[in-house]
Amino acid sequence: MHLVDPEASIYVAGHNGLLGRSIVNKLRANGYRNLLLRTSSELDLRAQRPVNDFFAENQPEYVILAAARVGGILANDQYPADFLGDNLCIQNNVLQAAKNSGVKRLIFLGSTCIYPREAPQPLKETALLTGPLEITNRWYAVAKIAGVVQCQALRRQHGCDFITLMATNLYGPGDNFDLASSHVLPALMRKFHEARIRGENRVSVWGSGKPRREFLYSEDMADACVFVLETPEDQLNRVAPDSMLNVGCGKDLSIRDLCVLLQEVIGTNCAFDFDLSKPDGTPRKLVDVSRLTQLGWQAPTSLRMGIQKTYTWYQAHCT
Ligand code: GFB
Repeated sequence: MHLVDPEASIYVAGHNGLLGRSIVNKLRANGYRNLLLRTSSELDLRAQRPVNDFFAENQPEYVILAAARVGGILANDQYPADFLGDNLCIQNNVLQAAKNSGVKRLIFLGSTCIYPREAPQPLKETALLTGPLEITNRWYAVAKIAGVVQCQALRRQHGCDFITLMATNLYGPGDNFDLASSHVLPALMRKFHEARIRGENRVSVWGSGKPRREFLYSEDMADACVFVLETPEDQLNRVAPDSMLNVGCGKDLSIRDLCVLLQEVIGTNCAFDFDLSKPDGTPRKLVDVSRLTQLGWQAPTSLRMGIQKTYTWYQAHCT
């Protein structure tokens, strides 16, 4: 059995990110009082020595590793070395330090882009390393695959209770709305909002609009992280012998349909057209969520509701 004491020290790496913030809120709501939090200027996770010192001094009992360099399709293309190198360093440093200091359980945040581009949909965890990756995010994907496999190796060789969650495309309050580096949902939310405010009659949508994406509200993802943190080890081992769990809402839609939904929530009928000079990326990446469903977790927030909440936040904070 695996029960988490409310007094246990829990280190949330990346607590200022989209997901990290929601994880902290969820942990606090569940009564955890002893959270360890460090900003990136207080602790640079890319450097091994300070990470080792931090673990030696603070001895966290649990770790949620949500720190990563992330970004949308163009940012991945422009900064491949950072997406590969920073993520490899962050993961390796934290995973080694967690193993050395005897962390009881660690949750590593993977991504659904680790799966091969042409893998059968919905994507099962067992599709890992069965084929070539999508080119636009191979750098990030290779780093995340290394993290997943490192968790498996540490479990196998040292008995570490390290679990990896493969998150589908996340969005939510506090997202990155910068048009050059963001993911599609916040980017298009901003574009449609600004078109409405400025009275413009056209929004430019990258690619063909045909790729399909699955979106998960960041607070739901945080809920899944804490759910897994609290799930007994024998139950996890039964459904996830490779200690991998996909997290998604189980439904996807095309980028074109996402535009229509955003128009409805934002309250604009501004037209949109497709910029075919921009990449489409992977055609589809719907995940099979049956492992988490078996354990008793499902995403509670509909896409429309999540977009409404995010738009409310965006209007209050970014306009
Ligand atoms: O969210 P996104 O940037 O990344 O793009 P991925 C998803 C789809 O939306 C692509 C299209 O087909 C984009 O061309 N799109 C349309 C736009 N308009 C826009 C726009 O204004 N901005 C953006 N950003 N996209 C990412 C990976 O892939 O998914 C990451 O690059 C990570 O590494 C993340 O895995 C979850 O879904 O294609």
